[in-house]
Amino acid sequence: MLFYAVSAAPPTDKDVVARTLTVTVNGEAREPVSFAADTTDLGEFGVIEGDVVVVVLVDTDDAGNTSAPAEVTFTAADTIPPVAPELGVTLVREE
Ligand SMILES: [Ca+2]
Repeated sequence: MLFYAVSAAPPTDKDVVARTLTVTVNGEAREPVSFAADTTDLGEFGVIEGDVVVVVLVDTDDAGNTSAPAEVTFTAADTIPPVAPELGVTLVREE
């Protein structure tokens, strides 16, 4: 399982009252999650390597208007290398 963190800049407009994040995996939308307008840390989600992921964030203002969607699309891939191994080299004798 690969976990991704989602963040967003604060809304530009002062009348934004909510933001809604939708994660779609391989064409299937997960349950949208709503946040307060000033939320910039939008949490984490997990997917499997090779999944095609679309992350969409929409802001809503106090009149009910919705922004154009901010969208990021990618294929999940493990790009995190292993931690370097611990290596010990010790002087053992003199000849
Ligand atoms: Ca407005």
